[in-house]
Amino acid sequence: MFARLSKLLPGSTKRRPAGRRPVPSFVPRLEGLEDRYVPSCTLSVSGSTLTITGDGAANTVRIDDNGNAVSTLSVSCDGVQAIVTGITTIRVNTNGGSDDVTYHLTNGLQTNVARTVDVDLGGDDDVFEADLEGTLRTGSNLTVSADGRTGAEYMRVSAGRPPSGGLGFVFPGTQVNIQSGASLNLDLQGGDSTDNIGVSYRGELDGTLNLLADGNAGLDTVSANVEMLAGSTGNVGSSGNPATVRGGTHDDDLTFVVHNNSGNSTAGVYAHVEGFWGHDVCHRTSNVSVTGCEEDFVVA
Ligand SMILES: [Ca+2]
Ligand SMILES: [Ca+2]
Repeated sequence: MFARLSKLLPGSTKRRPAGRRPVPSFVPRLEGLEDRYVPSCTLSVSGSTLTITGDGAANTVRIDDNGNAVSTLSVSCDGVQAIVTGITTIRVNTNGGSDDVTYHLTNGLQTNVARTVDVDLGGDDDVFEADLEGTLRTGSNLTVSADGRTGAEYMRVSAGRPPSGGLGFVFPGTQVNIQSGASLNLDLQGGDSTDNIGVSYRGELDGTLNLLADGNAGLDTVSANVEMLAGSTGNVGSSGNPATVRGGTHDDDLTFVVHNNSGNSTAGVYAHVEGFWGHDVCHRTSNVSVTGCEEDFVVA
């Protein structure tokens, strides 16, 4: 199955044997199912963009990315597997149903490589996890955005250590370094309903970590925990665009902790927690500014 599907995908490593007609599109098929079988999950490639589309029922998507300039992605969707090469942008639309999407960067990004992962979780209660390993090398950029839309979402981004309560993989003692001129850009939107969003970063930060984690409407729990290791010279956020944990409307539980262990005066922390409407309870380190929190706790 694995080898056969990879032949059907544009941009795959396997070339179509000469003399055969082109396969018009990627149509996963399973042995023994009747002809009217409709795939629950489809993959399509246009240029350097891979689009993974689920259906109205629960879909399980997993993407493993080797982070090379000519990417090799190992994609699994509802048990259908494929290898896709030459991708810089990954779009996932899982539509309705309780979907589960995991993006796994296995070995950082090579120098000057850009990668965009854009996930639309559709309606219902969904899970999104990004597990990042390795180094974002000089000039590389990784952008991960996820929109929960309606339903209660569980979102985790783990870079260097697991967020508290994370369901994802645990890489004890690891770190994700972001080299000079490189950036990690995270935009997580919980959407309506009660969402649980957690972000964790640990590493030598010589580039930039940009973050927006927003619970939107509903009673949300949003947390970000950042540790800049010794020698870091880069920035969390920027003066014009601070890294932000936001509750949105209703009563929220917000945490934004930044431990700057760089030992370096050039490392910058531009971080903000924003309760917005409702009765919000916030925990933050003193280097994180605050607005709209009815209960504000400064922690070590
Ligand atoms: Ca779905
Ligand atoms: Ca929400």
